[in-house]
Amino acid sequence: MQQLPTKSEIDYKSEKYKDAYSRINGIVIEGEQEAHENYIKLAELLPEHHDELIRLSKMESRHKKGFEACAKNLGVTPDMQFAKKFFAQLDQNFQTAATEAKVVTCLLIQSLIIECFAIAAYRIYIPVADDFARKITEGVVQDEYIHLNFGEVWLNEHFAESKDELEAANRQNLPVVWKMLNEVAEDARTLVMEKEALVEDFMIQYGEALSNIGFTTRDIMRLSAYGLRAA
Ligand code: PL3
Ligand code: FE2
Ligand code: FE2
Repeated sequence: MQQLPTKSEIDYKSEKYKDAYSRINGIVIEGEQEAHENYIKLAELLPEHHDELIRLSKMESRHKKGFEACAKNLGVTPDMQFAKKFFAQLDQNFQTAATEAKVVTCLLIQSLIIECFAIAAYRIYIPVADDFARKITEGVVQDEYIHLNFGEVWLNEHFAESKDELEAANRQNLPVVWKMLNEVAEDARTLVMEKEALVEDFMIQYGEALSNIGFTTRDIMRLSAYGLRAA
């Protein structure tokens, strides 16, 4: 296996780094923007948690601004067209679920899958980020745990009646995540983030989340690897 460069060897100003960064940073900005919109939608679907969800949605806008500043700092223009395509399938699944008022599916997509994906990516990025982006990302990742926790707590409290819908939503959406990971793998590697590390960290976060919600170890093994082999 090819050795990855250590942090002091990364040339943040190289054309190759900046080119990969334009797509990865675009993805992150789009992800934060969609998360912002998704929490507003969830606030409508869960009126008893309206104010809390609006608070979460505002945190997502701040994250977006932070990552926009990271691009500016490196002199990079985020590739938003690429980013929109990257999220299209997952976004479509969220929108369809929201239209059908399927709160459980919406929470699985946003608060579990997307937040776990973000936490894994940000945790792997922090040690290899430039100093400016590292400080921003460290602040952001703390918030993402709060977002993940919202989903865990709600789904835990409604576990019995949500279980079947969670299984179905997992089946529908987890293979999409593996596909997305494959699409960023090469650019992530240019940023010195390994796909294997991303997959591993995602599985740990997602598995822990499923456990906190109430799934057994046996269920978690089955659910969290769903569709992985095809990826
Ligand atoms: C929800 O709060 C945020 C959703 C963002 C999704 C992020 C996906 C990350 C893909 C791979 C990223 C590398 C991270 C690098 C940061 C510039
Ligand atoms: Fe966020
Ligand atoms: Fe978030």
